[in-house]
Amino acid sequence: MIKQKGPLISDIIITPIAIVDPPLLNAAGLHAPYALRIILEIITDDQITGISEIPGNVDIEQALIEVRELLVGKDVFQLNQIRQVLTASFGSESPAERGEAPWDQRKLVHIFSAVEVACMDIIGKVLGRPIVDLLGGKLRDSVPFSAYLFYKYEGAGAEYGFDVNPAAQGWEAARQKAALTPAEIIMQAKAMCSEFGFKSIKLKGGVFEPRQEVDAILALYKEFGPEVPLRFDPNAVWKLETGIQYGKELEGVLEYLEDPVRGQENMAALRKILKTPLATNMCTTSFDNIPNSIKIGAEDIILSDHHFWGGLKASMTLAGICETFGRDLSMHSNSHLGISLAAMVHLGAALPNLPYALDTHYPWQSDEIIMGGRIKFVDGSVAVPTDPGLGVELDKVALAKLHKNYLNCGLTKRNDEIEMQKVVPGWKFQSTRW
Ligand code: GKR
Ligand code: MG
Repeated sequence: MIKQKGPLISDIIITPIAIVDPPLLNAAGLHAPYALRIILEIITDDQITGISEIPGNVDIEQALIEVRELLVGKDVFQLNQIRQVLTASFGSESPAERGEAPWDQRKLVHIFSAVEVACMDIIGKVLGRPIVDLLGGKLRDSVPFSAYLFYKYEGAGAEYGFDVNPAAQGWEAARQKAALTPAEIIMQAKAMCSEFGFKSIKLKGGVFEPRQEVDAILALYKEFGPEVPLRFDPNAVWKLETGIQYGKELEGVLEYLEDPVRGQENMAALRKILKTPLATNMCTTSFDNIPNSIKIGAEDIILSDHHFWGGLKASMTLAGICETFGRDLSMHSNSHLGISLAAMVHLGAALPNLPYALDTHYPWQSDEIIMGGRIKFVDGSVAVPTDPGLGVELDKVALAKLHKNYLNCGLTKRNDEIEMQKVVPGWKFQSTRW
């Protein structure tokens, strides 16, 4: 006899954590010594636990406390109904609420994602199937990721040196080293690729004036040759004329250019001039942005992110839209641990087309909260979990330690500008800089 109802949600545990993060530089400033994440545990009346991980932010944490009141007693299979309940309570969210920073600051998309992934973890456990099967089934056994290089100051996070190990070798040593010049970026790339086996490389830009960053890309191209695809992401701080000048110089060098300029109109104007494909996680970032993106031709590649697009199923919907309207789909990342990585891998395995290796910040992290420790990359790829649900389980001891970090570190939301001002007094984020 097939059970028609339940399991029902009996409790939701929300745990903010702080994970060690190196002093990485970006257009909005500097990473704090800790990156914040929230771990959600949904527990059912028959004691099945589903987990998820989203970026940490005290406002989202508060909203999740309200979510707990709304969802206790709900059937975990009724994800459509759960979504309606959440929308009715929190209202809709405009794309502008994303903000101008490189990362998304909306509340509702994060809540949808946290709740959906944890419920799907439970559904998978009930059915004895991995999440990828709930997304329509896997099209590949492993999912490729790209090296993600950053300009950085010296140190590996936690007060810029706490976990620096002078005896470290290989990637562990490179993770601690400063990287500001093209030569240091090449060293970082070699160490990361040799440790993880990545076969493509992304450089986070928007930190220094364009000439310096473009020279680093040209140096990477010279070092690795055309067989290693390169991407470059100035996080939309270039003016249109800068995008034209340096975009033309980089023709034939890049696999794609990510958010060189700000807004769909500027991206569309640049796209008419350049042959290099343009990618975005900054101008087409929600379903409301799609009609105009298609109308004016804002980009070639949309970088999905299940934390920012409202979950895994929403990301599959995005994949369908991309297929219909001639966009490629790839994946964006922020600092994260293994629960997010597992969800990204399930999604990556289910996407109908995967022309590009996905982004991940994972190599920059050293903490982990899943049983068995850090997830292994083989030849730059992660094997798709085959156990029911997400296929990873929460390590409660690690969770308690990382929650203690959160309580002790005093951070409550990401603010890279404030961190940068500690190093460069008076530094200000400018949404368009060069
Ligand atoms: O972690 O510094 C960072 C990145 O700049 C991140 O915040 C961006 O959201 O990786 C991201 C991107 O591709 O824009
Ligand atoms: Mg980006």
